[in-house]
Amino acid sequence: MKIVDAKVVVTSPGRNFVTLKLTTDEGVTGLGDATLNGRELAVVGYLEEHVVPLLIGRDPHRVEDTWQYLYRGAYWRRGPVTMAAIAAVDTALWDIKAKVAGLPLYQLLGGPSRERLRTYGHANGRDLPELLDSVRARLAEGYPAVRIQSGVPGLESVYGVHVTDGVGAPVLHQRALPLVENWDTDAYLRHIPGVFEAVRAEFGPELPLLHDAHHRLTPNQAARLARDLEAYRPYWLEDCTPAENQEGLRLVRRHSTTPLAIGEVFNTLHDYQALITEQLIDYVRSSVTHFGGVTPLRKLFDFAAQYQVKGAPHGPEDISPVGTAAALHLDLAAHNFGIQEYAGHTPLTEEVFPHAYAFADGHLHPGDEPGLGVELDEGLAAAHPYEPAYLPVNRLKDGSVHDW
Ligand code: EZ4
Ligand code: CO
Repeated sequence: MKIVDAKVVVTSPGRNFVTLKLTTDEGVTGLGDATLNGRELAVVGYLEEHVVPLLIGRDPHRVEDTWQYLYRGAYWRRGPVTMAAIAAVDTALWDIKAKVAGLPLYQLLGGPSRERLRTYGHANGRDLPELLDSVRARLAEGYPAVRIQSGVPGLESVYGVHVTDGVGAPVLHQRALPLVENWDTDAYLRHIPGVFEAVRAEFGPELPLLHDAHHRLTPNQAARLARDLEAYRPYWLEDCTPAENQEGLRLVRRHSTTPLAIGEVFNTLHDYQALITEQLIDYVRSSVTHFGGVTPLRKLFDFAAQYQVKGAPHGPEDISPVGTAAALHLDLAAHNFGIQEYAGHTPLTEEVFPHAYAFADGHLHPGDEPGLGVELDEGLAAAHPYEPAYLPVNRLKDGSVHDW
């Protein structure tokens, strides 16, 4: 079998998605997600100009070899643009292989290790009453675990607290120019423990509560927060320090048993080396889409498993249904799966990408269609073309840029 066509489709059914579609000489197609939020067209260029010409004529069954060819063969390795592009190829090849086998991808990854996948949803509020309402809404939708993000008194906008366009649609990630948020770490550190206390008082001790600090703290500040939250038994504290600083987690770990999750912006296993071998974290957060595909994410899960670290793939709205499905197949097969973030997609996105995976009773299942179980409606995709969009940027009160 040979790859005869490789096409990059960019569509914006509410937000931008980049999809690679491979076609073989036998008419089998495979999809891969290459969406890099806010930098989408860089990956399109990487794929169209430098990768597509290498794929035509290749045997789609050579998944590992193609990965090594694109990763090592380019000489310039790693980085989010490169790894999103390689991820799309790898995912599309797994899709083809599983379709040819007539099996859902999770069967090729070892078969199911569980019946269904536990998820967590997002609760956001500008203030406490709004946050409590948001938690109630997630529980009513069936979510068994909830990530809580709250506004901080004195700050106009905080990560995860969605700004809306007046009709309720989140515009946080869809602007011609980046939205500017403001930030004050001391105000945040004073406020968040009380938020956890109030949510625990309202919903009791059993509900798993997660929180994302979005890289905004120094190691010492993160240690303080992890210690202050300990009494409320968070399920995890995510991205407490900037991702580049692996050593910083040593300090956080030394001061607290609050479970730590990290890695949504990592793109290779090497970014996790010290964190896993020194047992500084509890959950790895990489997605298939930003980590180079199913092939390396499976290796990360296996590496993490040796240290009792669990896999909990990143699952925001900006990972397409194709990237979502790929993660779900791995989650179902891997023994050390922990929990899957699931924010869902707009109804229009679901129409552009019809899929076999399903969310019911707070749990996901990838479905039993051969391959990934996701299709792309190219006509509908073309009707919703690319729209320039950026993630927000963050500034401190003195005007200097801070991590977002
Ligand atoms: O802000 O995916 O855990 N989830 C997250 C996400 C990220 C977005 C950035 O594109 O941190 O919501
Ligand atoms: Co996050």
